Amino acid sequence: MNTNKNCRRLYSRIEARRTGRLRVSDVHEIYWEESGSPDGIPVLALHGGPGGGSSPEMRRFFNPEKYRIILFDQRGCGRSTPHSELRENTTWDLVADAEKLREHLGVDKWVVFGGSWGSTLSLSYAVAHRDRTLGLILRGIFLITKSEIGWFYQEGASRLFPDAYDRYVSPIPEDERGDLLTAFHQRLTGDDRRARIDAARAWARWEGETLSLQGPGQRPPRFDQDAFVDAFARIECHYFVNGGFFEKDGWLLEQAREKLQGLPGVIVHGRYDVVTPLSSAWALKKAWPDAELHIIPDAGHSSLEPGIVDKLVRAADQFAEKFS
Ligand code: STX
Repeated sequence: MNTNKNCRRLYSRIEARRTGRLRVSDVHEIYWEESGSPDGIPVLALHGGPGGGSSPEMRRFFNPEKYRIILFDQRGCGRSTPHSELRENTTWDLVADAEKLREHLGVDKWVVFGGSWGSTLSLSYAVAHRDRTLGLILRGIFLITKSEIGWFYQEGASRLFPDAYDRYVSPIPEDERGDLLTAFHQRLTGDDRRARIDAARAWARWEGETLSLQGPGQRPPRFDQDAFVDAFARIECHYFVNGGFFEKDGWLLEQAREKLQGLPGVIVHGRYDVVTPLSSAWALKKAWPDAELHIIPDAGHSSLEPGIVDKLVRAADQFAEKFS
């Protein structure tokens, strides 16, 4: 835990060694980058949101002498273009992009790592391409069920963060607050630019303020940048009104139960995660007993909570031994 001297820290700052762009459809081009050791164990690190974009900290869970670290910005966000684009932007487009990138980089199999929406996408990738997946390291499990969406965007988290919740709902008139997802979706995809940016700021700020046990004062700086919040809010809301583009509610858990038996995995989840409650990690562990579940007693959702960093770095080190 964070007071313990044996607590693992992030590896020191790692620079991207090689970057590039890949055209993945008539509409989209994605930014990708590679760091660490060219001969290392390949790891694909998938960012959250959807729509959050990659950040340099995501490289730092991995020993750069042992890993070939690969990141990309998912469709419509980060340095991928066009920015904030929702056309041809689904879970299965992103899974296909990961495959295109794997082939482009000449990778045979890789470890897949992701937190929050990154865990959803990692699981979606693994059930579709199990033969390309060495193992999964997941944090803040999110299965995009109606119940998880309802908890965070309608009622549940509202009980723990009533102060931040008031700011979240503020752009929506009272008579539309019975279905916040629909109310936000209309504004985020409508023609009124003012309404769109007001909705995007409020939507993103809600998530920024509830991420960490440190509380509402601690939201990361990019949650105050308009380009970031526009893509983040629009892409998240688009994926959530579409149920993650899964066949039915609960589909991903069912697939994990069917397809992931025998696959090595580590799940790290904060006990006081308010964005994606622990119950999904618990259900996943039951469906996929090969995965180790680590519940961090003093952590919220953020990947940078000290107890979460410690367990993720240990998991990455453990996988480096296992797969070298
Ligand atoms: N969205 C959860 C998620 O994946 C419901 C997420 N939340 N914040 C982030 O991702 C970033 C900090 C990566 C932007």
